[in-house]
Amino acid sequence: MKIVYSDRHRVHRGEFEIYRGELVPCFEKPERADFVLAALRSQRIGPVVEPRSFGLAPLERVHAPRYLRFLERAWREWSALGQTRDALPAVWPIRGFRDDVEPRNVVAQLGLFSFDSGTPLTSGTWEAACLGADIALTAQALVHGGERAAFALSRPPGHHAGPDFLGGYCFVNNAAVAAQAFVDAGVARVAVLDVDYHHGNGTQAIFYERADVLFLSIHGDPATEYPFYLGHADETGRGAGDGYNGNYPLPAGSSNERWFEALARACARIRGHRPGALVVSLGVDTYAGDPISTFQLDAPEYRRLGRELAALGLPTVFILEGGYAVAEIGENVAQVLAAFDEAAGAR
Ligand code: OKP
Ligand code: ZN
Repeated sequence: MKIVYSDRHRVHRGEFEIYRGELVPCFEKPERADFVLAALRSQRIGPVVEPRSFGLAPLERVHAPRYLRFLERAWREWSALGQTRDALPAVWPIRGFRDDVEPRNVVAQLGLFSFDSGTPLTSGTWEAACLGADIALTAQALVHGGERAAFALSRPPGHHAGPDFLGGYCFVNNAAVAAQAFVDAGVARVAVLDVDYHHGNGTQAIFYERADVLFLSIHGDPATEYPFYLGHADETGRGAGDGYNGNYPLPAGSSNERWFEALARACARIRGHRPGALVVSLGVDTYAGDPISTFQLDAPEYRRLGRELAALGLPTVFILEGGYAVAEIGENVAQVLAAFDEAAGAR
C-alpha cells in the first residue's frame, strides 16, 4: 500500500512533558517516524508519496474554529510573554468555571483548550499538526480514489484531540479528519477502529452524537490507564449517535487472547454497520516492550491484526497514533501493514 509521508513533521519537537510532578523528556519524538519509515522501506512496503495541501476547511469540519485559531496563534502569543521553552498549560476551567468566555491571556487559553500537561506546544506545532491532517487527507483521497488501503505516516498523533481541545500529544485529530472526508465525499457510513493502547477520547467526542461514523476503541481500562476520564464500556453514544460508539476497555496487563476477543467483537460490529470505508487509528503502544503501556502484543500478533483487518474487506486508511518503544515501533507497524497487504492480495 502507499505510504503518505513528509519529513516536515520534524518541526514539532517537544522537549519536556510533566509526568508525575517532574519534567521528563517527551516520549513522542520525531525519531518515531524515522524508525517507521525505515522499517517500511526495508520490508518493501510502499511507495512513499508526499502529501497534498487541503487547507483548513477539512479541519473545521471536526474542530471548532475558535480552537483552530488558538492553535494557529498560541506559539506567537506564548513567545510574546518572553517564554523560550515549550508552552505547557498549568490551569484549567473544570466544573463550575466558565468555558464560554475566551480569556485574553494565552496561559488561560492553553488551559481552556487542553486536558493535560503532557502535551507541549512548540514553535512548529501548528505547522506539523496541519501537515498531519494533510497526510491523513492524502491517504483518504488515495483510498477514495480506488486504492484498497493507504498508510498516513504522521506525527504528532491525533486521537486524543477533541472538537476543541488538545492533549495526549495530540492537536488535530487526523483520524476524525479522514473519516469526515469520507462522509463529505458521499460515503454514507464510515467506521473508525482505534487499536492504540489509550482510549481515543477525542475521536469519540467528535462523533458521539452521530450515527454515520461508528467509533470503536480497544484500550487499557480508564479506571487505571490514561486518559482516565473516558473510555468505559457504558459509553454507547448519545441522541442520533446512540448505539454508534463502542468501547472495549481491558484491564492493564491483559493477555493477547483477551485483546483478540475484543478485536473479534469490534470487527463484528463493523460488519454490522456495513461501512463504505474504515479508518484505523493504528497505535502500536500495545507492544509488549512499550515503556508507558501494559499489553503484550508482539510481531505475530501484529501480523494477525493486519490479517483480521484485511478480512473486513473494506477500503482502509491506516493512521499512525502512539507507540513509544521507539526502536521497535517501525517493525510493529510494518508487520500490520505487510500482513494486511498479503491478505488483501497486494503482495
Ligand atoms: C498518546 B497516545 C506517560 C504518561 C501518559 C500521556 C500518554 C499519551 C498517549 N509518561 N502521558 O494515545 O499514544
Ligand atoms: Zn497511545
